[in-house]
Amino acid sequence: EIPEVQKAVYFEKPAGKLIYSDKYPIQKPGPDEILINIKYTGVCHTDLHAWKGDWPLDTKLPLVGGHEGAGYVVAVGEQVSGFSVGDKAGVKWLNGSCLTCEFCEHGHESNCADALLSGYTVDGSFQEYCVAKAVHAAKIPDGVDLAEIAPIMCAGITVYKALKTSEARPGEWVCVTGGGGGLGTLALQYGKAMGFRMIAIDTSEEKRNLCTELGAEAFIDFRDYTNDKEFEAKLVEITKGGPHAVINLAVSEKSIEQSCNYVRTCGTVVLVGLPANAVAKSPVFQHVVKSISIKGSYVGNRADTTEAIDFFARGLVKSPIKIMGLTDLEYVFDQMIAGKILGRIVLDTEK
Ligand code: 8ID
Ligand code: ZN
Repeated sequence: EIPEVQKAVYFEKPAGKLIYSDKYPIQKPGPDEILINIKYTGVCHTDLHAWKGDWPLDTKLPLVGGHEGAGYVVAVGEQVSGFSVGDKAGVKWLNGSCLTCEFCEHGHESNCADALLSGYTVDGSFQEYCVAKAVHAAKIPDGVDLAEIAPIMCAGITVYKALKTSEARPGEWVCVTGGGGGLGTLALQYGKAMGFRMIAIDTSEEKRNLCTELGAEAFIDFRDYTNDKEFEAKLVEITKGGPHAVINLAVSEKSIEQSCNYVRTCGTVVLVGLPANAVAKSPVFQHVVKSISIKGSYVGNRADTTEAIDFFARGLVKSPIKIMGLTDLEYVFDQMIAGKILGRIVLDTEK
């Protein structure tokens, strides 16, 4: 029995009040959609950007945010194949794409101009029942914990894809900026599992301990350095020439600029974090003479999703989560703004 109304958190205008309701209407799935009873949802920094209105792309309003949902299928549209009622399923940032444009054809589904974005252009997972296009919804295998797999739906897929995009090879150094955050703590583990030597940049002793526990061979607290040159020299020293790749997850424009300086000759800077109004600055002479690459990486396609989930299901990656309730979202955003979250916070949609 699917109820008519449910618990949800939403806002009516950018940076407006976060409204908790237990009477939010439940959407009916269309013919190509499934309805998922979300049990747990991660809170990604993207949800904070969406609420603040940080990016040059408008959200739907009013908006139920969230795009790291995990739960059970409770209804399927008549054209749906691949999902049945009772299956475990996940809601991802990429809720749907056209599947017919040149980008979708080549598996660049996240780059589709008509993509539907969960918790941004369509209502997302900060509610008990969420609609997703069946072709893009994630298949969640048996034997995994729904709260723990929730962050894989965005953070896991995204960092796994970004590590592939870096084209680093086993044994090479990969630096993760924002290593102690939601994406960072997963990036360190995926990277280690893929055979890379991981180095993390973030701040605080708790994050240092967590990053080290998760496989970082070195941790640099960026707050220990007031001088950019010394900071960059430290990275070059530890890695004997600079990391072969840098995955930029920190919500910091400056951190991107620094990475273009300390990346190894012929190395790759991957842009993932999306600080508001940021520009990636790289001095052209050095960029050319060192022949570095700067690449953007945006979530992942369906194959990346399957692979990222497989790493998790095999126990190669653990989710460093803390569980709270939907009613705590405002508190979670405050903690995120203050940079105080270790790993990921996951919300129980019944609370
Ligand atoms: O597909 C994509 N490209 C994608 C997918 C998902 C998320 C992009 N994102 C973006 C988010 O929108 C956000 O901009 O990645 C960024 C990181 O998301 P997150 O991991 O969910 O954020 P977090 O948990 O708040 O972690 C950020 C970490 O960065 C550290 C903070 O201390 C925190 O641990 N940090 C900051 I802020 N400035 C730093 C700096 N200068 C820094 N670490 C190192 N150096
Ligand atoms: Zn996300």
